[in-house]
Amino acid sequence: TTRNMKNIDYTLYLVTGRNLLPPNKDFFESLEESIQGGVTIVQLREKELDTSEFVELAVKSKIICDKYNIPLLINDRVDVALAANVDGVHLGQSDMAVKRARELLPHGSIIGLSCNTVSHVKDAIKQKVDYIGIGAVWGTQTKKLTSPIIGVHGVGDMLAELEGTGIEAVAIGGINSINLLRTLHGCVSLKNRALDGVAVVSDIMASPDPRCASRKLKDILVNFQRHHKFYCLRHRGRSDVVTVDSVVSGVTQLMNEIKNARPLVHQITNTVVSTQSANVTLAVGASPIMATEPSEMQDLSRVCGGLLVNIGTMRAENLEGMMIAGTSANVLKKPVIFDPVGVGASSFRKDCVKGLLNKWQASVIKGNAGELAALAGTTEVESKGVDSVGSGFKNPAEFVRNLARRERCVVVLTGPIDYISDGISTVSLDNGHELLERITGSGCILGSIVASYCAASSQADNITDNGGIFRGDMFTAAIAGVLVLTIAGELAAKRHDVKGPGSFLPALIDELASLTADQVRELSKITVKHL
Ligand code: 3NM
Ligand code: MG
Repeated sequence: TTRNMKNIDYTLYLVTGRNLLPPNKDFFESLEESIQGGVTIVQLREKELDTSEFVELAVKSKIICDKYNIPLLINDRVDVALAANVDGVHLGQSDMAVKRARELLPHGSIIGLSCNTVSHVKDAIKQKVDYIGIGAVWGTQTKKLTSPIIGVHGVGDMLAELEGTGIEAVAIGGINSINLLRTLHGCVSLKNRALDGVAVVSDIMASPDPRCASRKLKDILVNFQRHHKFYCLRHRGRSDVVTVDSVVSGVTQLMNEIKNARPLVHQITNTVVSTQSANVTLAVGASPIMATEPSEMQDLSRVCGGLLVNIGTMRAENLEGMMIAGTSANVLKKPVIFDPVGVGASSFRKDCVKGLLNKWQASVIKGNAGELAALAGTTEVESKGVDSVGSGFKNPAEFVRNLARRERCVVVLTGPIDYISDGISTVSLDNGHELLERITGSGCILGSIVASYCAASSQADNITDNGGIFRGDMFTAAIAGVLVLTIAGELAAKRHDVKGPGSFLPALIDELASLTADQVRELSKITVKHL
């Protein structure tokens, strides 16, 4: 029988590894249970077996797969695939050439190819494979890797090559139920081309209950496939049409919600601004927890409404805590606000930022022109220490829109005019006062305030879980943070008792605490851009 290749479902692709079975677990029992749990396609990967045993294993496995109408592929061995009359093969870069395998196998056989570079993908397209396996996306214990880990950003770049080809793609390497949602959200091209599925070995094979392990993965996959077009960039629960009125009404609603929700906001921030960050968090109606110890990160994730990560006085020893905190926040669908302070200043900071953004999904990234330019890898804006040099981007609105698309989150660009985009809508805000530039860490306290509103938004009563990686409306929350700080700054600067930066900071905290929705409505200077 030949299968219609267009109908292959790559959603949950099991690659076997019999050496990983738990003690006393029968291979065929494990295979059948994993299919019952939701595996949609199976590859037998046997590196040690003699040919006759491999053929026997394939024949027996095929009986089980046929029972559930699941395609069966063989890793590397075209002869075994032919002998067992299975549905196709999966080839590595040093296995038989695709063209030769195609000549030997029956018409309509599935041929997949392992790819770990963009040039492998280009080559796979020329060779007209049916699907590619992209790996390793994360670190894995299951296979000795011969090339570096790709990371989710790298997978996205490879998916971009496949646009318009009809070739399907799965990612492989270290994928499990903890990192799966992050993997799916991160592995997306700029044009929203997502994975067709994921290939998993140990998370299923090593489980004593492979049915349950597969079901857990499958639920996440199906939910993502249903929603990703809507929720990768836009985590909105309210009206999708952005106007000045809808922004103001969303912001003022959040200002109320934060006072009901009183979210705890976990902040891993720098030692310069720690106290004032905690104070502004309280002033806007949230509660701060300033903690950096890696072993308490998971516990804090559970009780907190959101996480702020600020690398201002980062040391290598802080990296582990930031990694764990962001990962647990992702798993629990709590917002992660990232402030890459001074990322352009040193290669240490650049490497930290790259590592963190590959590990977890941020919901909001906030920075000045120099920081965001460094993060995006453009030389349009220079930075000096933690400050930008020069006036910024030629077209800032377009820049933040594009960065939001690339990082798949809301991006806030601070400056004389602030720009905020979710990759679809972009607003610019023209509030603020020059005294905000004359105290240290006004950017950092903005991060704390944005994190507070993101936490409030994700805890609001009217939010339902939509299958995305965050709950709540991160775009409105980011705008709320910027508006509240800049308008409070204007009001503080006008006070008679404010004589300069020293008296400005306490006045700012007072204004943040007393700011009303009416003041925001009256004073906000918002422009909505349709790019
Ligand atoms: N191929 P696990 S990684 C078989 O990068 C395989 O091509 C990889 O196992 C590649 O899900 C890998 O247990 C092992 O991490 C994946
Ligand atoms: Mg091989």
